[in-house]
Amino acid sequence: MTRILLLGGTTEASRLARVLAESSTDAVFSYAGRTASPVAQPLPMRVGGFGGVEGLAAYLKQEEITHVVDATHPFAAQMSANAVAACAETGVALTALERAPWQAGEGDDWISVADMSAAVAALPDQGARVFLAIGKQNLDAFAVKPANHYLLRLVDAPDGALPLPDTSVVVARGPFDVETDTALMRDHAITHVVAKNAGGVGAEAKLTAARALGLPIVMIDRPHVPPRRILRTVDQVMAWLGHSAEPSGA
Ligand code: 3Y8
Ligand code: NAP
Repeated sequence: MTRILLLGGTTEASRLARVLAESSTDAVFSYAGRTASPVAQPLPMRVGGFGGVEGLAAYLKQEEITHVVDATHPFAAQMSANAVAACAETGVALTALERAPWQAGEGDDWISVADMSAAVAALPDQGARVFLAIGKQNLDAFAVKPANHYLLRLVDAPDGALPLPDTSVVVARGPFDVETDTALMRDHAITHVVAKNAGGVGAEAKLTAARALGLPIVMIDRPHVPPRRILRTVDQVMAWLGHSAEPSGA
């Protein structure tokens, strides 16, 4: 009897949730609880951490999960590593549903960096107007360069002082569109964009906008995740789950 744990938080996870709900597959959608009111899903939802590898393994056993689909964001490396370990320990089948990294194309001006601290080092020491399109969890790293102006885009309004003295804040949940991102970057006279190589379409608009405006992007490479099966589309996942999914176009 198939029972799926879908580790969510991305556009692809939401697409898969719809297909699983339409096919009346027994599945649970899991959020970390990072945001105040995550988008509702057409599956039973659970919110919050499992309690490390041990907690996840216990959850898999007690909920009699037969398959885990890790559709978390490529930067959710801890969750992905825990899923690899817990599934190995319990023998539960695991696949990632993960979009390919973005590649620089014609007209792109990327400064590729390995991690957050290298992204900070790549910025000017002062006078830049930086669109920090990386959420809120890593803002502290940029406090060593306070003499730039930072445009922050956050899912929830900041609930306290920000670690940067000179900021503008936009509260918005993606997916984003090119027109909005182009206007946003122009209105704020942005000179640099900092982005995680998330891949996918939900966060891609800022790349297109930066290209159109001729702006450099400091592009942060994905963190390491232990090897596991990676599928790229919802249909591939449905086939892997043993369903002959109707072509959902998802
Ligand atoms: C809580 C669920 C869907 C999923 C939508 C995708 C697209 C919009 C683009 C920018 C980049 C960023 C951020 C981003 C995007 C999608 C996807 C994606 C980037 C929600 C969501 C949760 C989160 C967590 C949040 C992080 C933050 C990162 C904002 C919901 C909206 C910057 C990643 O306040 C916080 O603590 C936010 C934390 C992790 C990264 C960070 O370090 O701050 N995502 N994002 C999930 C959970 O609790 O399990 O609230 O509805 C989901 C989505 N965010 O269903 O359509 O598929 O990637 N999310 C990045 O790419 O750099 C915004 O602004 O251009
Ligand atoms: P992370 O650093 O990899 O994970 C930290 C801890 O958060 C995990 O060990 C786990 O806690 C818990 N966790 C993470 N994702 C979870 C999920 N889907 N369900 C239940 N618990 C989860 O994770 P993150 O980068 O903070 O990402 C958190 C969520 O935001 C994920 O759903 C991810 O898909 C989404 N998201 C992240 C980014 C990003 O830039 N990082 C972007 C878009 C969306 P325990 O160890 O206690 O189990």
